[in-house]
Amino acid sequence: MPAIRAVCVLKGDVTGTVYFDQNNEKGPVSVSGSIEGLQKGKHGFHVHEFGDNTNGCTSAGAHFNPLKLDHGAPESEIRHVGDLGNIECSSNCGVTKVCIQDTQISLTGPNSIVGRSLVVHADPDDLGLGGHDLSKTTGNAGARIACGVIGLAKV
Ligand SMILES: [Cu+2]
Ligand SMILES: [Zn+2]
Repeated sequence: MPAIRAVCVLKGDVTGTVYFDQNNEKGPVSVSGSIEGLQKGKHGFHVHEFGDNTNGCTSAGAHFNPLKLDHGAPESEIRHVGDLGNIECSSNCGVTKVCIQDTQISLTGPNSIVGRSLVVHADPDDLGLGGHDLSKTTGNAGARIACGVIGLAKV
């Protein structure tokens, strides 16, 4: 399989562009880009099930979870495929760089994220460990402050 690339333009209270690159169908996906306007701190960052914006970010549905597991950290075996953890603005939040390597999302096959949504949240994702009612489903990451549909891009 040739290298494949997808892209998401995030719109909402923050804006950004995030690329997804995969060199072969079993390989990791590198997630890179930048987001403008985040508040200081950590923000949950997930692929949600649907590429549906008819009711804004709400219609993106739940976290992409084809294996029907609990919510978790990106490095955990027990996680949703869409669980990319947090992005963090530690200082100078004008532009936050995104640089993630992930082994569960894919751009082809059953774990493909193409046609789904990328969502940025207001609050930190507790990675399933917060002990809150929502920890095992959403990481209690709060409101959806931006989202966009992930589509195929020119390599
Ligand atoms: Cu989310
Ligand atoms: Zn999740």
